[in-house]
Amino acid sequence: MSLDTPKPQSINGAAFKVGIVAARFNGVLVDALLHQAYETLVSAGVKEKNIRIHRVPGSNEAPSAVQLLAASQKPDVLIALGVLIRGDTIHYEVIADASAHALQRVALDTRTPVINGIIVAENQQQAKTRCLGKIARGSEFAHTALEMAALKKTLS
Ligand code: DLZ
Repeated sequence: MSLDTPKPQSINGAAFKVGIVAARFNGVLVDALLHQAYETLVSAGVKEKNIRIHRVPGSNEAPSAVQLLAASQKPDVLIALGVLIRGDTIHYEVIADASAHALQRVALDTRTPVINGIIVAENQQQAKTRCLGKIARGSEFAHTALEMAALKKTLS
């Protein structure tokens, strides 16, 4: 954990409904993030039946799936998981930028917090460190989701 990462709060998630959208591109790494996030949510008391997971082809599809989920399942919070690794085209930059903006837009348009769990890495090694290593980020995304779900419950 870096010095600027906030310490996770202890939040009881028993009343929360969580939607997760996970990309299949770079599937092994995304599955690791998904596993970490799922375990953290369940440890915080979120009921397994209240965690809905939907797969999409790649990170580029995450915003539309998140938007559909916000409308159909009315979750308290949404998490988008994906791994973008720099390639030799500009596709990486385009998707990283567009998906980050679109996820924010969905959050604001639907009044449902959306956690951007799309890892943007320079290379395979960096991606592995962020998804599989000691500083893997799946659990952090879940803690952020719990905090935002609690805030939504308080302020809605
Ligand atoms: C096409 C593509 C490429 C080159 N790289 C990635 C990646 O590193 N991570 C990821 O999640 N998805 C990638 N994709 C797929 C796009 O997200 C998307 O599925 C396609 O462009 C079709 O819209």
